[in-house]
Amino acid sequence: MSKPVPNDLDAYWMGFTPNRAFKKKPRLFVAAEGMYYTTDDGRKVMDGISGLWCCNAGHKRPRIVKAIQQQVEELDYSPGFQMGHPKAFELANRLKSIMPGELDHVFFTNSGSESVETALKIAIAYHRARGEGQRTRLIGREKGYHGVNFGGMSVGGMPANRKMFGSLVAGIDHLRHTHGLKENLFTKGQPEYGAYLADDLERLCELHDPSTIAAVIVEPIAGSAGVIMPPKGYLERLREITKKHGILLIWDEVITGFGRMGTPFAANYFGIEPDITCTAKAIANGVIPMGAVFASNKVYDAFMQGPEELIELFHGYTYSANPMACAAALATLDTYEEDGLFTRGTELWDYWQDAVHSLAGLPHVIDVRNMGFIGAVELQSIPGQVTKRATEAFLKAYDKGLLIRTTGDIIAFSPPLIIKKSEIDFMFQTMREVLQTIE
Ligand code: PXG
Repeated sequence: MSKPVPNDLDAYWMGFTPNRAFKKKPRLFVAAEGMYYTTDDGRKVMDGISGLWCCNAGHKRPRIVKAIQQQVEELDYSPGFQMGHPKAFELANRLKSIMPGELDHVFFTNSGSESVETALKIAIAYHRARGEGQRTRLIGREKGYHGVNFGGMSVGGMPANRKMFGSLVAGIDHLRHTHGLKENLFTKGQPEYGAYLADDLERLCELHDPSTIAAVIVEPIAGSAGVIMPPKGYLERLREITKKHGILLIWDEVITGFGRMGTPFAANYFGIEPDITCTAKAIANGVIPMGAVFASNKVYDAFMQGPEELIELFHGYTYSANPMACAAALATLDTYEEDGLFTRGTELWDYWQDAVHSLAGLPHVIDVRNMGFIGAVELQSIPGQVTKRATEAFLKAYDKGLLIRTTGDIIAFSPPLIIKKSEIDFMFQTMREVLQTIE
């Protein structure tokens, strides 16, 4: 493959990237297949994070490539309002069949951020539709990440993502986070300690009165904030309290959905049923933007009460259920099924867990944690220079042929679910070498 030489890197304003540093020393991918990217200078780089937690089946999967090629020849676009196309309904049914419980209705979006906005709007409108229009307050959680649009940013709890953007959306409060409890350090799987933090919701109910609260949104496992696992009993307690007070529970499964937990969704893994679930990313293997919000029958039915000829929900996107995205998602689900990727993780879990925890004891490592096909290592930050150590690790790993992801001084691993033992060995041998040389 010839090396593309962009004549000027300046025009593209990159997201979540230090633009000037990047453009002085750019890192460009020009191809990808299976577990590997190819760089513009012909090097192979192992994908240790499934793109950005989205390419769960690995790259350039033949079924998905073919499905998109065929779809673009057949029906390139179809309006999503007042019109439909067969694959949109087929996909909604396929998704419904793998989502546990009664989340039987699917609203299509184009990203995780849009899924979150959609879920929050549905939650508020749901209460209004059933005559409880005073329930408008939304509750998120400190260190939560729910995308970058106004609603998601406001229920989210990552200070750097919020502080530049004014007063955000009004009427939102936050539960305390569950990160860094010293009782839980170096935990394998779900930590023992911290279920009591869910009682924070009772505190907020006392403060605001439950009759004003529409919904609580949490990630079952927080990804972007640095991989924070829910303490045992925590999610169960949140479900209990939300039920007791008539508050909707929204789960943001944008990274935990589609096999990351060795189950189709985290809802299967934890055996808990939220009222609304947000998904995106791996729904179409990251190949084409797509997201889906699942609503329970109770939520959907509340909207289906008025005159049949009137629009029930004034919400939707030009590209909701875009034919290419639907074709990609259907082929992605086929690929997951054919390769057994929703359960394959569990075969390798012990191996994966041991590999992640082999990083304990290396310089600056203050915590190591894992669940499902997710791992994280947390480094002691240099005072006043948070992110420096993890960024150094990221750059050194990249030079050694491994793509990882960092947030603050936490390094996350979330490889494609097709990873082999030998590739796990490479990932963590590389990380051991890298962490031994971090200043
Ligand atoms: N919710 C959750 C839980 C997410 O993790 C979003 C919403 C937003 O999705 P979109 O598709 O709008 O980006 C996300 C996105 C990382 C990382 O490395 C995580 C995300 C995005 C980019 C990087 O942790 N999550």
